Amino acid sequence: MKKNEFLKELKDLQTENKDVKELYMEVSALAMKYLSSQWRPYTGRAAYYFSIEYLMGRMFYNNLMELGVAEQVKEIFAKKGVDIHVFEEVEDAALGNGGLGRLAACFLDSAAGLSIPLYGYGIRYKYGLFKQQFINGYQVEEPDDWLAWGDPWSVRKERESRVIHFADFDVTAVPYDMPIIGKRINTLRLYQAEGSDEAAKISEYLYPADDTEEGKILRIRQEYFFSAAAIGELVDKFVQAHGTYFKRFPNYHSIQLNDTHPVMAIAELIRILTKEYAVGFSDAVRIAKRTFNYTNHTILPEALECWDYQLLERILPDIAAVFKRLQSCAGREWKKLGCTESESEKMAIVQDGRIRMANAAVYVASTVNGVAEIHSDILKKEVFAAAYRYYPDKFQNKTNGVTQRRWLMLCNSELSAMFDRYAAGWRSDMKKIEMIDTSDQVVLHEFIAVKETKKKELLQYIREREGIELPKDCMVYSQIKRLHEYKRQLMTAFAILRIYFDLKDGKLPDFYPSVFLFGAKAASCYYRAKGIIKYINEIANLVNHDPQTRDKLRVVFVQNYNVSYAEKIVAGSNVSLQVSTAGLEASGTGNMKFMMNGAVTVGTMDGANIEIVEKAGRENNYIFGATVEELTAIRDRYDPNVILTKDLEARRVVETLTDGTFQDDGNGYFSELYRSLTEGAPWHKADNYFVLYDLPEYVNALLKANSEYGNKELFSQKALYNATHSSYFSSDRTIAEYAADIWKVNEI
Ligand code: 26V
Repeated sequence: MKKNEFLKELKDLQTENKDVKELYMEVSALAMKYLSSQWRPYTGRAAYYFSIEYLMGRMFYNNLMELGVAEQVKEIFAKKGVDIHVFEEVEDAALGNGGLGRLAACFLDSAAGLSIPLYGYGIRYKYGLFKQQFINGYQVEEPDDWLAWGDPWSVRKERESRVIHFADFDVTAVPYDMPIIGKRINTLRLYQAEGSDEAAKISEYLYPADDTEEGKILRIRQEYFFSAAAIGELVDKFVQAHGTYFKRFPNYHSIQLNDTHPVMAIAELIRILTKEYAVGFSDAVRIAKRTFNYTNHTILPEALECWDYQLLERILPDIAAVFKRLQSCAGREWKKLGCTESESEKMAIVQDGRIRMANAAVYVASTVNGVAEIHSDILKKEVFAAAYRYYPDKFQNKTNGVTQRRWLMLCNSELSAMFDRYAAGWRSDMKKIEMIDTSDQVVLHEFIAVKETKKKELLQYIREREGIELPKDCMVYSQIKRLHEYKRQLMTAFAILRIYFDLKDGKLPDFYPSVFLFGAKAASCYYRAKGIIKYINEIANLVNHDPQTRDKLRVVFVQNYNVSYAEKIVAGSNVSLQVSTAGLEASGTGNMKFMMNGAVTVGTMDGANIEIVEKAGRENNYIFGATVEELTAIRDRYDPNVILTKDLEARRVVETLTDGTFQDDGNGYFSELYRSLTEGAPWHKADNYFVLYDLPEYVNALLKANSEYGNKELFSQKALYNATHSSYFSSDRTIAEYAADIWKVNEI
């Protein structure tokens, strides 16, 4: 189908008496027809991305944009009396929790845009990340029935189904293919589990709680299910095309393991080669070593996966056996290399009855990478120090990026149009925006106007979604990310309270009216994260209703934060809050989205924040807080109670957790948070994320940004400088690096 045929069919489309869903299905189906002629099978060398999460967001507008028909579709619909915005009702495809899943989506977009053959593999969950609501300030979760909207962007490939064997039952993996549109069309293949009720459970929920044995088994099944389906397919296709000379398998395949969740793929490849094709074990390992690459996304110990050997053996005996043999094989290699006992222990794959997935990945992978410079350094110096000593050449850094197509062109057409005026050609070569003179008054005032427009849209959106009216002229600070203690939303809550008390005490006469926006979902079993949400909602309730402060300070925790909400927030905010404890945020990618849209960062020297201020200037951002080195130096002797005795203002805010200022209805959330800061818990020391340590500097940084905002030109120049120096954080740059340094695949 040609473009004009597509547009003609669209013009002929009957829209009367059709609801949004029907229109959505029909237009999407038409677009799929249009793109199908360009969506061809590919048999050359390619890279494969294995990920248990893909946070694609809303596909409709993005796909029309990528097909180059967005404007025409908008006009054709307008003539029919249909506002293109009606499709905002369509729910996001939220098959992911946060950064790791959204990164996978950005990477696929960039590879297609750069014409790099990159194929995604994952799970087609029936229910995505839960929908969130607040009732009386508490998070309430509901299943995300995203398929109720239909799935017009996928094609079921029943004939390519494959059977996956577990010791107790078989499962059919049915592929659903989604086009990833750019200069070339790649494919995201998501497998759905079918066959029996038990089988179907495997692809029912994203991240089912794994704190019970049953939960753990289900999680193992999920990991093996999609890894085995993908590996089975790649091996079969290879055999069909090239025969069984498997030494050539890595010539055609470079597989990127997105964290450890797909590490079962390593064992499955070795299992197939040795059991089904009689390849010797060490040859199979050699082939695997040339095929796989591993990206680590977190150094938090609780997120480094370990599986109980006996549990795995019960449901996947052959896979468990492969891990065991891999351990012997590695053990011999380490002896030869002269590793000490303690080094071998640190690198061990199977030890004390547990399989350490990250160690398996590091041993087998050709390359191991972190996702920002500081993170890659920590991997080398700490998490995988022993492996780094013996295999230094494996280790690389690939600083994350985000796709400017969704995170700038789609969500901020106004700023994109401005860039068109001052940096022609930037859409294909983003570096060009660096040439924009941010001190030029005409440019600056256009930028100020764009920010005002986007903020107005954001406030309007919040009014519709949350029913909250916010002051028109305000500065917007936003913290949007998964809820986790290390990300320190609680520290922002304390900072807001400090500002609130100071405003009431008349200590901040020149404070520019400000809105603090939060967006976050708390994992359903994460007690403290839920307590923090309730606490912030209580603060919002107090602050927003206080006649003494309500014109100056507002707090909103938006409900059901997701990719589509993020698109509005990053475009309309002035300040991006990136305040994790130094050393703990692997990279962050929200920080990059805000930067691209012309927000300044108030943040710590952590993750990609460090590279952001390297590119955009420390003087154009508000950096505060302890560095990794500082924290290492004080860690052993840090006692937050010393701060609480000396700093009365800190004490005043922290005590709101227990002094009755706020109510958690006897649920114990707030007192438990208080104890986590002052006493610690059996598994951690008091205030192990250094909230009280960094709080005073944080408040100062927020206030400094606030006072500079009063000088619109000064502040906006800083913000614009950030936007025009963000091209390094395009995932096009990241993907070009993966393609050149890891996958060795070229543009085709
Ligand atoms: C997941 C969970 C899930 C349940 C609660 C505890 C917990 C703790 C950590 C994680 C991390 C999962 C991995 C992840 O999403 N990492 C993020 O990856 C992004 C893309 O590389 C990166 O920008 C973020 O800094 C990193 O946190």
